[in-house]
Amino acid sequence: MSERARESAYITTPIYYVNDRPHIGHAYTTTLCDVWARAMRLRGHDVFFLTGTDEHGVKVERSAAARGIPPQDLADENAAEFQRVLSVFGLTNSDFIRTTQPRHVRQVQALIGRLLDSGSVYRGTFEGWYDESQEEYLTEAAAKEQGHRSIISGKPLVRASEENYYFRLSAFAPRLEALFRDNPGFVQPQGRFNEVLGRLRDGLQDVPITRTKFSWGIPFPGDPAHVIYVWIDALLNYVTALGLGALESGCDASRIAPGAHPDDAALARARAHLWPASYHVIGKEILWFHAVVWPAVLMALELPMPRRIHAHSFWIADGQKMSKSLGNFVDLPAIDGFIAHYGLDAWRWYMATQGPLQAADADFRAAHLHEIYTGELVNVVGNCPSRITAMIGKYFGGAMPADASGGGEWPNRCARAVQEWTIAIDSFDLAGAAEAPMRLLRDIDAFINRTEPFKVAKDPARQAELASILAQCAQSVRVAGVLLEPFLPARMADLAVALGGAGGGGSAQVAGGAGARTDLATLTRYGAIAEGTALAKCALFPRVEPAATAQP
Ligand code: ME8
Repeated sequence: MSERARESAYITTPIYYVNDRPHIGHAYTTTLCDVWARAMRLRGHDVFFLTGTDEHGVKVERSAAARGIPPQDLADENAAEFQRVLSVFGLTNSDFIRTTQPRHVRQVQALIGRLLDSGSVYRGTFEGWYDESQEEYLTEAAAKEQGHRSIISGKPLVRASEENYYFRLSAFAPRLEALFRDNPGFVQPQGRFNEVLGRLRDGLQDVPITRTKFSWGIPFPGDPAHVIYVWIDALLNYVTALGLGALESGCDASRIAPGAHPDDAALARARAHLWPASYHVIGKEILWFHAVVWPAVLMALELPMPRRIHAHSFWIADGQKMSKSLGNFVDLPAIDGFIAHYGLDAWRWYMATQGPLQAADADFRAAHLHEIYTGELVNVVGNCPSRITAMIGKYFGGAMPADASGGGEWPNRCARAVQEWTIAIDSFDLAGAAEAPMRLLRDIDAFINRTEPFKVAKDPARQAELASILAQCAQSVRVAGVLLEPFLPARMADLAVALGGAGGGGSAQVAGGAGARTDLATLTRYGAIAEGTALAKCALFPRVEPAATAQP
């Protein structure tokens, strides 16, 4: 593996349907990816973080028709809304792909052409059980198990038949089984991995990848009566954003296909090295497409497999699924209200540490958000540095005191927190990664309570001891602050400034951008605050009343 490839990290969100406005689910997945992207930037990786919108298909066509506007207008309107959210939320995506962009359309047609040439796509007739709301054919067994109703919309499945182009999914069954056998971490969490493996063993049917019942899609190359199925179009975004559709094969950027558009070729030259993705982060409802259909398509295109797929669970409300029909989605105005009240960092913290990251759904409750804000951010992340900087202000005129002891147990404790954080980030355990610096802060608080610097201060003979205690606390708090930065970028930049630093470790740095590459070992080096540095008092998270809200 080249040096360049080793250092890059590529993370993706699903691309979101534009027939819906952004809500907590979209904000959630995108925030998770943002936290991870920031953490990997702190570790010095060249991070590429992709999100975007899924703009074709019958659902978008129908929503636009219901409003009496062309589908492209609806797509433009909602894609702009998704992009506005990214910037308001300070999310650091590297690109935003829209499936109606010419770069994507051209490359999807080229990639489908490659699948036709390789014999992985063929023309045939198919009859089966069709879920209209999901635009998905089900196997006989799955249709029966679901009582011939859609599990998503509850509507009856219909018997449908189509003359179509098919992707030869069945031919990839042995290779898919081998992929799962050889990569037990391919799908996370473990329960989801087992779920896919179980279904895989039930057998695979070929997948129709074109539609003729409507026209809002990418025309099939050479047969424009067919449009490409929205799911195939959408999955390919992960590689068209890197220009891979401009290549003859694989992801070797030196082999630009004759006839490739110059813009796509330029994309490939700049980004082809980023494949394979480090993580595709998705919700559990779209796992089959990502864990089975997508790897098979990649095999057919002779592209390497993504390293991991993380399928999180759902935010629910009052134990019930959030759905458009129930009108109980935490929507953007509600989220804006919480952010106005608690701050953006607090919202990120709640998403990343209390959300449905693993196998269980998570209930969204405003009262719980308030509890977490007060219990973790005010009482721990805010209070610990506030106590320390206030005492250094009071006893040392705000100048970082000297520590003649060499740091005692603290250099080791800090190193352990960094190590735990790193391991957790590698397995996308963001809650675990947040816990490592939180434990450090709680340990510092306990140390203050045990050593009682406010009492030591009263004894002029114990000044050196007082200096050591407070210096150890300040140095350790700084390290915790670095590890918390991907979660709480604005407040941790304030903390870094209060501790005499330049403000923030650079987790927002855009891939390929100018500026020094960060290095976690340097950033988290114990003892980086020099003796005599001017420290300022800091109040990071003010105590607030519970937010007035219509939410429970
Ligand atoms: O499925 N809790 O787009 P989509 C947590 N276009 N996350 C949720 C959620 C909830 N209640 N509801 C939605 C699509 N999400 C396709 C994807 S990818 C090639 C094509 C999040 O707009 C979660 O990430 O319906 C889920 O997978 C995604 O939004 C679905 O977004």
